[in-house]
Parts: sequence; C-alpha cells; structure tokens
Amino acid sequence: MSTLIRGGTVVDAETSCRADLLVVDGRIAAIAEGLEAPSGAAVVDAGDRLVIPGGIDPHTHMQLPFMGTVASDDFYTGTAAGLAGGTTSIVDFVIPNPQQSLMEAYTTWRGWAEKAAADYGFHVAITWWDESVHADMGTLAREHGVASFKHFMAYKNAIMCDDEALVSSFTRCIELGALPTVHAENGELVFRLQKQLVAQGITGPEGHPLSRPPAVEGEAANRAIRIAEVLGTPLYVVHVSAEQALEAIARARGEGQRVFGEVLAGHLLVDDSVYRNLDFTFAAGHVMSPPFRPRHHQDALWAGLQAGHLHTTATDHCCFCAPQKAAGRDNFTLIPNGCAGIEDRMSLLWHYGVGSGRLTPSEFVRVTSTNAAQIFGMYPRKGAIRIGADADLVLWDPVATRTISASTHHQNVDFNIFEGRTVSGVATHSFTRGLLAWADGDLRAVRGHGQYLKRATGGAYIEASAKRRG
Ligand code: URQ
Ligand code: ZN
Ligand code: ZN
Repeated sequence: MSTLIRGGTVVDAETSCRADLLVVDGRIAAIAEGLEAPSGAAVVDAGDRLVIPGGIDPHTHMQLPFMGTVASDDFYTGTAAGLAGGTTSIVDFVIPNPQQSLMEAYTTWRGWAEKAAADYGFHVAITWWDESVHADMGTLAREHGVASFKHFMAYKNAIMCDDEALVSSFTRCIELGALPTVHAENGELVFRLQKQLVAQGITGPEGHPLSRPPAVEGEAANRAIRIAEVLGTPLYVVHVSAEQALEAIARARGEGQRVFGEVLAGHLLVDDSVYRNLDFTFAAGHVMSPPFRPRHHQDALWAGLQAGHLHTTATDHCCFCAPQKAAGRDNFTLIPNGCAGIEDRMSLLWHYGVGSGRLTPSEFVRVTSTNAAQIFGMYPRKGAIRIGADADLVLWDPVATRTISASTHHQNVDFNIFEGRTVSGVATHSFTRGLLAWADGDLRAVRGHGQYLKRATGGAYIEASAKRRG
C-alpha cells in the first residue's frame, strides 16, 4: 500500500519546504520535489496546504473510571475525534486503584485500548507504594515500554500520592531511566478548602476554583520540583495552569534543573468566569482540575510557551456528559472533574498561537507534536517527517476556518468548552501510519487500527540528568 502526497509544503519543528512525500506500508519512504507515483499508488494532492507531523496529545483519559462514573469518550471514539482534528497519537494513563497491582491495571487498560483508531502509549500512575509497586515499575519500564510514571498530588482519599510514595517512585524512575510526571495540586489543602466551602453553604460550581486557588498549585509544583532537584531526576509537570507553578518551573530551569511543563489548550484560552455562570450545566461542564484561572494567568502561560518554559500542549481529554456532571448539582466536590479537547487543540493552537504571531509554524509543530515525542521516548518514529518515520501526517489548511460546537464535533460528549469559537487552521486530511482516516470532513477512522506505543527509557534528557548526578 503506497500513497503519494504531492505538492504540499512540509513543515516540521525546524523548517518548512515544498516537497512531495511517498508513503509505503505506513512509513515515510521518500521526501523530495517531483516524486513520481509508483504504479497503483494513491495520489493525494496537498495543493496549498501544509504537511505537518500528526499531533501528539500527551495527556488524555479515554473511558477513565473516575468519581463514580466513566469518561464518555472511549479509546475508539476519542482517538477518532482526535484524527478529525489532526491528532494522530495519544499518551493516556493507567491509573491503578490504591493497593491494586500495577500489572493488573496495565492489562485492563491495554484491553480497553485495543479498539483505538490511532496509536497510543501509557503513562502509569503511582497511587500507592510497596515493594510490589517498585517491582512492577521495573517490569513496565523494561518489558512494556512505559517510559514515564504519573503522580497525582491531588485527589486525597482516592489516587493521591503522598510525599513518601513520591520520593520512592522518583527514586525508582531514576533507576529505570524513566521520567516522573506530576499533577501538582496540594491535595490536603484542596480537601480542607472543599470541606470549609461546603460547610459555608457554597455548594455550586463557583466553589470549585475557590477550593483550588493558584497557591495550591504553586506549592505542589515547587515541592515536586525541589524533590526532583534533591534526587537528581528530570521532572514533567502536567497541565500547568497558574503563574505560580510556571514561575517555579522557570526558576528551576534558570538554575539549570531539567523541568518540563505542559499546558492545556483550555488553560490558555478559558478563564474562571465560567464558574460564575448561573447555568449549572454550563458551569459544571467546565469543572476540571486545576480549574480555569483569571485571565492574567493565560497571558503568563502564553509567555511561558513562547519562552520555552512550557514544552507541550495537551488537552487532558476526560469528558463527562451533563447527566454525569449533575452528580454534583448539590455539592460541587461531586462533579466529575474533566473536559474534552482532543478534536480542537490543534486548530486552537494555530488560531491563537500562529494567528496571533506568538508562534511560528515550526514552533506550532514543536509544541503540538515534536517535543512530546522527544520527551516521552517516541522520537523520531513520531513527531518527525523523515524517512523511516511512521506516516502520521496531517494536511493542514492554514486559512480555512471552522466554528467549534458540540453539535458538530466528533467527541462523544454533549459539551464543548470552546463552543462557538471560529478558528482558522484546519486539518483537512489525517493519516495514521499511512491510513487516510480523515479526509475533507469524512471520518474513516478504523476501530482497532491503533497500535500500542512502546516508548524508550533513558533518552537524551535522562542521560544528561544522570551525568549531572555524577
Ligand atoms: O486530574 C486529571 O488529570 C484527570 C483526573 C482528569 N480530570 C481533570 O480534572 N483534570
Ligand atoms: Zn491531572
Ligand atoms: Zn489528566
């Protein structure tokens, strides 16, 4: 099976140039001007469009069992929606219950993900600690290509990882050449503030951001960063939403510490006024953690992305329909936390990033694809346009526009936090390992086409940190 993608402008994280691409058996076989189509090859005319590496979303939760329900996008519907927006790989999360075997949870998630329409990897969360966790981390890293382990510093009495487990797991990550990542919110403070607010009679969604002020995120981010500093491991902070967390990252980086930051499209664009909307469904539809912040935090996050203190963009795609969110109608602490985004991330970053002059097209590729591939051990198989790489390719129309709406999106959820926004920059074609899964509005995602991504431990960033430890 081969395809000639003709006449486009190839844009990668470094540069752009006019070139044809020949795809053979799911991989890029040739990149040059004037390529001839082999007999029997399909030909796709890129016209005036760009050809970019398929987007990588390093933070999704398809069909996550959480807060008494299950996220409404599963591994097929969620990855199919991603393909419709130009995202061709995800890194999702295995989240064991406390005391649950990591290998048992991993096997469960692997089973769920077999129906995926695009390729997927897993971060594995450390939600408890004993010697079996230590051993399972080794098996996962050495035999199953798990190159990163997640630590939720929030969600007390559920999946929260205390400092003892954090230090033990970070230490184990160093032994394995794996990257620790954190959800940085102080779960003890959140728990205390939630109780206080409910006791004061503040039970609506407006209580959600009040229970998770920026300082709660800033403290946890700095704590995780300093633990990583003392132990000598790189660190990746997911969904940085507050200036205080960004400042902690920037300071550490300025001191020479290797800390990576991730920012969600939602935190770049949505502010906390949504929680004061009197319509419960609207306000609850925006309940995720960390919460959306006042606008000045967004300006800081954009500046952090431009300055290189934030490296990847993601969505934390973990969506719940209105009836699910209604579980918290009388108590905001019961509203399932999470929002959608996988279908809209790329267009939003193009429109508000490149369209505003904050990002060049190559910087857009870097923060939507290449950095995630390099940080999480998938490069250059993913995140690159080079011979031998997977043919995860997107034809990108930089001027076409579309209006985002739950009434038209492909995500399996009845709400969209970007509802009504008209954005420029549209994926017109998405190839996943050479399969054309999205073409001019026709979603042809194939259930089960996605493959599990075994990711490499001990990458360049890990090796550099090992040298600094001496
Ligand atoms: O915290 C996360 O990343 C998961 C549980 C999704 N929910 C959320 O509110 N971010
Ligand atoms: Zn999180
Ligand atoms: Zn998450």
